[in-house]
Amino acid sequence: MNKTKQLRSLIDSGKPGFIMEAHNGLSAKIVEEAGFKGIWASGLSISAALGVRDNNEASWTQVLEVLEFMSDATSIPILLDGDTGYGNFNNARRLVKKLEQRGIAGVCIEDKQFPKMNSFINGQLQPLADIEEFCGKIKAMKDTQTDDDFVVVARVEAFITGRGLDEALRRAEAYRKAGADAVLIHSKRPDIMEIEAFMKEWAGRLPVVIVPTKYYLTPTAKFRDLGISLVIWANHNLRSSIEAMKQVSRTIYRAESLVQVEGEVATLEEVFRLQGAEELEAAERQYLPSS
Ligand code: SPV
Ligand code: MG
Repeated sequence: MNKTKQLRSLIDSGKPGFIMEAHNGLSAKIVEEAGFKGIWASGLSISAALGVRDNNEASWTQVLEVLEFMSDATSIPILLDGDTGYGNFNNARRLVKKLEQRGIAGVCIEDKQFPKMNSFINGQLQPLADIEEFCGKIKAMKDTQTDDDFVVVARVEAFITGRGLDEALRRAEAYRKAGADAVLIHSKRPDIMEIEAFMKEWAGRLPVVIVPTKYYLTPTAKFRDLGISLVIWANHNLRSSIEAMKQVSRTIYRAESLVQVEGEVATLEEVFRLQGAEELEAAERQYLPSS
């Protein structure tokens, strides 16, 4: 099955699918090896890994470069966190064209304004996109895709910006009518209350995607009961690598020696395996002249 069909079937399976954040080729490969059926190309994680803020400081073509490595390293679908689409409808539809060319299975765009800001930083103060303008963007993206299975997810930031259920529903319904394949309802509450209220009123009109970063204590069974289609574990490879890198750097700096860390880090053999060194050795035997 190609990657777009894989992502579609993950979303349409009737039970929650789970995708995991990655931010480069290596982390994407690790996500696939863990057993996940899809990858979240997180804007927060990609920007942080590049050493910049989640405010569109990395250009969209720089993100595309990262995605290309992620896609080449894996055989499971990637859903890109496409922020606000990097501009207006025209930028967003060009993004879709380029994503399809690189084998990316889908993109999520959020109803805020360019340059965006991470939802967990002063969410209350962030201006939302005009509904009509955002619907035009969704339409332009859907009209541009050449593969019917390419997925466009419309992300509703109404709760993040302190608006209520009515605004979230109004926006989600408008995005559904504009042609979105799924809606992502984001919440920064430490509980599932906003999501639960939304799910009851929404009543399955389109698949719903969630990002339980802040309500991580909610049992996963609850997502099932509410009829959630896709759950995104959004930033945990980035955050775990930050902790691991801090610890190892500090230890080596203090000790001026590698003795304490050698047993704690991946072996070089594991690095070579993840890079696919064996395949190159086999190819060399096949293609290089034997001396
Ligand atoms: C991301 O992973 O970049 C997301 C999810 O957009 S969040 O950080 O929760 O906004
Ligand atoms: Mg993001």
